[in-house]
Amino acid sequence: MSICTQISEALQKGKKKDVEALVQQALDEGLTPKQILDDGLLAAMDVVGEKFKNNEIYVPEMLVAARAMGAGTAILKPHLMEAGVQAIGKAALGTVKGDLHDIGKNLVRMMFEGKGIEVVDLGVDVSAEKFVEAFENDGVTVIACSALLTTTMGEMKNVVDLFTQKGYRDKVTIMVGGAPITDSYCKSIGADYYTPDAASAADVAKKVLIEGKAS
Ligand code: B1M
Repeated sequence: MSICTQISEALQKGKKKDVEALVQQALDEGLTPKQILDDGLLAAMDVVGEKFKNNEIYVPEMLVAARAMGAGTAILKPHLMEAGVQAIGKAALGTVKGDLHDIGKNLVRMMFEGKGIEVVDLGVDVSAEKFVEAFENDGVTVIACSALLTTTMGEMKNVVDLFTQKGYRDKVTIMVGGAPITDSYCKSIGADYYTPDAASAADVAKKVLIEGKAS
């Protein structure tokens, strides 16, 4: 069995210590952090999600899997950072109001920081008002919203609308992502960029901070 399959199986069972040891072993064996993330950790979360959908597991099992995922990504974190990165700008990041999923958001944070973007992490269950306050008080110019539920993705439109109402819309770049989000949804709510994963979100944010947003 490949090491990524072993990581995936340990994660699906919520075996945090095994996940930590196997991720370290995979790094020692020369696998890239991206391989470990994609083929081990993220692959496992897909299986967990599928089993939950089919009522084969329930919320407690998802929670222990999430904890094991956090432990695995913590080991990968230093390896996902680019060496000697310079600070290039500031972003506010959060999972939108009503939504408590934070694994994808935390990955986005890791990738942003790896590109030299300072992150004001607003956490989960973040209202549109909190995103606006981060702009007013912390000087962020990128607003990054994550949503995992079809019932909460609508909150992203509230974020865009509140920035517009306050007259700040042209001063920020609003990025959206998360499993139910698509490019057409992004366009329909008037956000600036949709990206399907954390790494491409960081690439886009870096480009925007260096070159400005495409008009
Ligand atoms: Co939840 N959950 N959950 N859950 N959960 C999903 C999302 C679900 C798809 C499972 C399923 O039914 N198959 C389903 C949503 C269905 C829907 O709306 N269509 C679901 C549900 C229903 C629920 C509850 C309602 C269950 C209940 O209570 N009955 C409940 C809601 C709680 C709430 O938020 N109010 C709930 C609770 C939970 C737990 C707390 C138990 C736990 C979360 C723990 C945590 O986050 N700390 C949990 C988990 C673990 C999942 C699954 C299994 C895994 C999510 C995950 O972390 N994936 C998930 C099924 C699945 O996704 N396969 C599921 C890994 C993560 C890295 O992926 O966050 O998508 P993701 O991030 C990706 C991309 O989306 C992207 O980058 C990452 C990859 O690089 N991305 C961005 C994310 N944000 C981005 C922002 C960007 C750009 C890219 O730019 C700004």
